[in-house]
Amino acid sequence: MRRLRLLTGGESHGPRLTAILEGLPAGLPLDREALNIMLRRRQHGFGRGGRQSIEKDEIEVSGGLRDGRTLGSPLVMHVNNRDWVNWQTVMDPWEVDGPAAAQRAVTRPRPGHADYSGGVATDQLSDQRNVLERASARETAARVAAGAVCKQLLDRYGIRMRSAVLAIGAHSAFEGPPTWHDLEKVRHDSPLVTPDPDNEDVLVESVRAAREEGETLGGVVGLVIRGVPPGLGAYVHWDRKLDGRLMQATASIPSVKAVSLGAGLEVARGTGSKAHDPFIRGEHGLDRPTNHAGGLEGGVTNGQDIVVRAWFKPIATLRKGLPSVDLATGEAGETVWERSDVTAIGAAPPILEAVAALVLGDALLEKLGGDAITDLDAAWKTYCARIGPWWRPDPARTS
Ligand code: EPS
Repeated sequence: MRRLRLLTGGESHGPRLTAILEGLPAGLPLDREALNIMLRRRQHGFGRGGRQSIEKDEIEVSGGLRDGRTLGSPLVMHVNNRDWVNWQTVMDPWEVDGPAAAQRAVTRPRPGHADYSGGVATDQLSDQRNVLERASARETAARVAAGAVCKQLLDRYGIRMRSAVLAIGAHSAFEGPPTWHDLEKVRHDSPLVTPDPDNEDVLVESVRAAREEGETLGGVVGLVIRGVPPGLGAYVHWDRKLDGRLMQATASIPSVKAVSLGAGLEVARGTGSKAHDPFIRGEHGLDRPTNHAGGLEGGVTNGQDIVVRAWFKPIATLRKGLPSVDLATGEAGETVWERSDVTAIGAAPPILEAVAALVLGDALLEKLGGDAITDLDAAWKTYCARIGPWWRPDPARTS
């Protein structure tokens, strides 16, 4: 990121996860309940494992905030792991009663997880717990905390998000790239957070069947971002292009194996005249009757809704096990199962929102700058005035 810096720390069964977000302007008011709602959404979803009934993720702040307003210093946030009490001896930071590594050592790498690749990289194959504890998707709790803060920054200027699960395994709840309107009925508390909450039974059944078979499932998640002004990002350098930055952030979510912007997946098979979104004269400047580009052209936002889809592979920890090799003995053996989600896809919408909010928040600050929120407000007004002939913000949301 160019204006913001985010560092997360902490292991899945350690005492807590920490997110340090630096680069926010001073004076931004934060709504604590809205931050915690994002964290609760990340714990949700039919098919989650036993861990989510132990945890009650909530944000604690230990720096960078006073009276609910950012100070301009690093914002330091924590999410405590309630499960820590059950893992203290295994995950003790200091050697107290003999090496913690001797307990619950993991020596058979799970195909699809970082156990082997990360173990080779860091010379920790003899106990892959040293890798998997950090590689766990539990880390996304810290990213969601930071992303939820950026969502509040974006919301100040009328930039809003809707997201949903579009498919689970072979079952689709929605085909193709969604529009803002397609996601208006999404309920964050429906079992699988699809665009059609009253018709999730088939998908719920498929998760139940997978559970019975000791299987896991992946799926597709969609996100639409409305109210983004044109002109964020850059067309000049590969590493400043916003489409690349958004796709990188999305692909960094655990289990994501493919990302598409707009109708990216579909237009590749068609012709140019069908792929591109015509310009027509509209009531307020220019209109685009279609949005195949998904809000980005040439690495720069174009004022249309940003549309992202992410494809998640099935969870790598299967109750029925997968073929592996015990690297302590060299013998063939099945992977070991302790506990896992059948699918975590219901938790993915807020994670996708969070990473997109980090990227867009960064792009907004890159464009408008300012150490104080009052600077940013003034720069936003000036920028909106300049692009006024072509694009207007939501009048209800402009400070
Ligand atoms: C997660 C906590 C983990 C898993 C999941 C995400 O809990 P535990 O490992 O204690 O059961 O439920 O992690 C993974 C899917 C993974 O691949 O690592 C969470 O809080 O999101």
